[in-house]
Amino acid sequence: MKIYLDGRFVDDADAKVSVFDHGLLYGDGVFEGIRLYGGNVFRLEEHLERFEYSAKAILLTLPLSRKELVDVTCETCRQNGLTDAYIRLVATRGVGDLGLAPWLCAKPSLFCIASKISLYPKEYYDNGLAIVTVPTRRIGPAALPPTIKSLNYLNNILGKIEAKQFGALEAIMLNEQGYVAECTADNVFIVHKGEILTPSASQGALKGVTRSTIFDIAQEIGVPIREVNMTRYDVWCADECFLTGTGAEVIPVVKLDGREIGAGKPGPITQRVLASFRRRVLVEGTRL
Ligand code: PXG
Repeated sequence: MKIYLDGRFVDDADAKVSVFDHGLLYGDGVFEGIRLYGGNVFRLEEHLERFEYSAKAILLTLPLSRKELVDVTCETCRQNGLTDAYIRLVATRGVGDLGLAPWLCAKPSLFCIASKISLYPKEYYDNGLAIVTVPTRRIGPAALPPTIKSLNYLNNILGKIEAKQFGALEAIMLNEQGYVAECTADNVFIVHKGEILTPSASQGALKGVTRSTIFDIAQEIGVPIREVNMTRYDVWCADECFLTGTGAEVIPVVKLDGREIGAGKPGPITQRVLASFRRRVLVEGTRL
């Protein structure tokens, strides 16, 4: 496997970063998870825009321009002969002495991995997921804005561990006020009285690229969509629920905390959204 690392393509065995890289020492860096579908990098420009904003928010100057980022992303896929893949673009603060100060790091490091991703098994797309609400709250925007896709994922990882302890593959995380923020690696949507509803970024949701695709799909299929402050009550009383993410795509949810949602099976609007999403991934974005 060829990895792009700071200006060169190297074998995965040689793709190494230093133990003094602040991305490793302090989680000081940003990343993107992107998908390649049938030779099409899905919404690459949108991912790169978020990557640039994440970097800007932590005052990290990316070493590559937008055009160079596009080239690196596509070339990493081409070098590995991939047409379907999961792409991980990472920028770290780079190598520096011990100590938090980012100005101790001479230059950022940027690498790109294109590989396979293990999706949820097909049965969950057909029958829906049972998820739980975990006690770990989503970190607040005043502490670390969840809109930054940073290398600090411990908050989400603690949520993921709790989900597993409760026997679920994914979990709803509430914000500090008790409103639904998002899942550990996915955004949350419900359908209620013919409308699609989702928490806003200010409630602790990452501005997901898949999430923004759902807004376009809603328009296409003529279903109203809006951002709301969402409580667990809203999920309990929803007609349908689904999650979105680059890894998960669009996945129906049929149970929360042991309670059935709606009819307890993937709902009709969720199925229309999923069908539209599957059409779009092959055409929206950048051809290799
Ligand atoms: N919330 C969080 C916290 C995420 O990490 C999403 C929402 C969905 O955003 P997108 O842009 O993907 O629609 C994410 C995305 C992984 C993996 O390796 C995680 C994500 C994406 C791809 C892979 O587990 N998280």
